[in-house]
Amino acid sequence: MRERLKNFLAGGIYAILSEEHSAGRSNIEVAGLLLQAGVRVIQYREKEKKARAMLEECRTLRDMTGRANATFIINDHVDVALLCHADGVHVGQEDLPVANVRELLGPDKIIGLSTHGPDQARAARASGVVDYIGVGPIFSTTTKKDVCDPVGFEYLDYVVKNVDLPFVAIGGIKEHNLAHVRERGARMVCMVTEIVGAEDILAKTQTLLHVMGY
Ligand code: TZP
Ligand code: MG
Repeated sequence: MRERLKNFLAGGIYAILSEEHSAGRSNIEVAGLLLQAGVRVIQYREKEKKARAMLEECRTLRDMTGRANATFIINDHVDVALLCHADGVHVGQEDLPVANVRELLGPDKIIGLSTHGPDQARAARASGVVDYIGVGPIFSTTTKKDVCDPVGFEYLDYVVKNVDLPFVAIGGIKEHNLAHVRERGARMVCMVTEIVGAEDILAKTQTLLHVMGY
């Protein structure tokens, strides 16, 4: 059993670290505040950093998340994930195929896959190797550079009704629209800028968890 998948099933906030959006604060500082607020799933997503710097940072983040029994996922970098003993890897449709990611990671790590429509969700389920899917972008966002058009609630509704996999809603989710996303059936919601860009990260995260009913 991929033990830390339990944190997905429990619901809550899936926070993504991104230093360029963190208003001068380090990923380590941000992660400390997130864990203090009660976040139990954290993804490391850095697009420009060198591998060596990523590994060093991820080793610290792994220690911190491990002590909090929080799930630690690395975006894209299977090698870094293995070396820092992360709980899993998140990939997109144009990254390494999930079957190959599973080959590299072995049976005990979590694999997440971004999906943008019903066909991709069905393929993720049929692959037999994906543990959860990302569903989005629900709303428009500029945080991700090569992002596709928003999928809106239509695709979220499809997943809620038809897809037998844990999922996280993502893309442009903020305090003001979070309750709608939650009411539509998303138990796990992923946010970047609303959290890491907040002036008071601890207070903002606590508010967001409260809005979600956690
Ligand atoms: N994948 C789909 S949208 C997105 C990613 C990584 C970025 C979401 O960022 P934000 O700031 O929560 O809109
Ligand atoms: Mg990717």
